[in-house]
Amino acid sequence: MSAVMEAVAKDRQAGLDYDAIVIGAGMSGLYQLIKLRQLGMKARVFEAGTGVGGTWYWNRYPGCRFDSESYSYGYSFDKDLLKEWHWTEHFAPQPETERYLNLVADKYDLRRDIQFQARVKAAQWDEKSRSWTVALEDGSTHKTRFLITAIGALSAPTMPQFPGIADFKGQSFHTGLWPKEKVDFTGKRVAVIGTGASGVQTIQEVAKTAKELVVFQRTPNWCAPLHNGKISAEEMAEIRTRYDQIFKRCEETFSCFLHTPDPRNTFDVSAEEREAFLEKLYSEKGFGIWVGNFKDLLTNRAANDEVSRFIANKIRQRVKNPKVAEMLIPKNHGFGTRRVPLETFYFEVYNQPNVKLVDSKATPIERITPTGIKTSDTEFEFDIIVYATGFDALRGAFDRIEFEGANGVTLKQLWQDGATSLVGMLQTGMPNMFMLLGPHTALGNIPRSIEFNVEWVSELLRYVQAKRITRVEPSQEALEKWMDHVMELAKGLLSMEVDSWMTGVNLNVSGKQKRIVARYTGSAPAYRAWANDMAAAGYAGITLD
Ligand code: N01
Repeated sequence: MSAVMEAVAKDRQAGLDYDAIVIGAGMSGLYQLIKLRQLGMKARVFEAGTGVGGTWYWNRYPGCRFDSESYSYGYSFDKDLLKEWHWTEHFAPQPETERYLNLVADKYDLRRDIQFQARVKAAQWDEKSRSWTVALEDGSTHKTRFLITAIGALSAPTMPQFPGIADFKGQSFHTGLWPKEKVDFTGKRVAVIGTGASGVQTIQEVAKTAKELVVFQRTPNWCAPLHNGKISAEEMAEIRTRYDQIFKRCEETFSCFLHTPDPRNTFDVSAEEREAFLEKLYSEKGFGIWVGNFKDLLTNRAANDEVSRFIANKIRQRVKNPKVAEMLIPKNHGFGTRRVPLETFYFEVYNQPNVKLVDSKATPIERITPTGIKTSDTEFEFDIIVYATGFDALRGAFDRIEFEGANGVTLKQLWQDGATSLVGMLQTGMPNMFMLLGPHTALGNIPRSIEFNVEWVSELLRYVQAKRITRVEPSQEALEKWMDHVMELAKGLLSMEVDSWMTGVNLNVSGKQKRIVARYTGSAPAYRAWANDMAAAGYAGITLD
């Protein structure tokens, strides 16, 4: 028997139900389950939904789709799957991604180890048995040596605190909790509250059929064209021949996209050259205009003003009513300092006679009434209200679960002054717990980050199993060194001067009104190097017992 299998057999004798429990069956959870099986570990996944997919299971709102090129988004670890799967659009719509993740679940027969409709309520560490007891909402408990959270970074939807929400007699939906049944907007009076990436995608789609669409915008966002298109069989065949190159490129770029900052500064080039470069970016697919722009876009105020001016003019050209155009141009933050929603004729929607834009800062929503929405100056009637009001990002999904670690100290207590981590995956005081996409991990093109996180955690598990280690906890010193690095990186970034989920602000959640360094803002290669160096040094900074 191999050392790994021996260690696993020993754990089973110790009365554990599982070697590892994974919370969540999204992209992270599915891949983690595959890896745990490869390690010969007995694993269970608990998933709150009725199907796999995570983000792509819950966010089924109209128009929901990738902002990363489809072929840079799928899993890279399975060459046969890459040969077999056909992305039909450069930026695939949600139903296609959900189908893709279901195919993965089928191919690897993952569902037999996933319990659906199983929401985890709490998890408690027991020092004596060196195990976690995971409690589900149905009252059942499950004991495991290792606990892996695969609960997503944008997965805890938040609702506004308006009075009267429950009294509304029509239909209402949050984009992040969209029903499986088709919602028909044809001939309906519809409100959309929120103009982030979810709102923008929803608005574009709803405007096509609604009798009347009123958009309630509190803060306009800088949006840029997606330039989506179909992928023919021939083009897909050609893309397949380039998969190695595509994934290599993603591994090298700043945030794992196909795009990466231009090596020039904004004012290194003449005004004509600059304009031509911005025009080119504006006419190209995907995030190039944001993450492939001049390298000082997000650090130099004058450079940022220049690009903001360019995009503002585009909005003015595309929106016929100058007053509405001005309402759609952000005034309190520069281009790219919040997440840039990518759009398809979003601005043109406001030229349609059935669409109205309301400035929710000038005329705030006072309450939801049984028949609609009352603002400070108007009472609107609606059949459907869509809440595109975002998520309690990054740590919200953690806050929904009561994690109690070593010495009875909870994760909430450990994070009372802000979430911390070691390389986004470990937390002192939470032994044997690994976070996939935890706070301060590198985000960017998410599946690339997920694959790295899952593989790093899996290698650590292989190491500890082989060495018969039963307790893994990062030292406070290593965690603080990493957090100092994270704080240092954020200095001087223009995005740190702006409220958004990326700076930890959510006005709908108490205690989350102040800006913090909520993200890792360095490059993905630098992030991976830090984590890999720790591993290469025998997991330096982690106490293995
Ligand atoms: O959420 P958001 P999202 N009254 O927080 C408004 C990813 N994503 O779901 O800006 C009135 O960005 C709020 O206003 P304000 C992506 O990373 C990816 O849209 O706070 N308005 C804002 O306009 C994205 O960044 C994809 O003033 C209220 C909106 O609601 C992240 O998810 C697609 C309000 C929330 O915007 C989150 O995007 C979709 C209130 N009380 C999402 N409360 C793709 O890959 C909130 N708002 C394509």
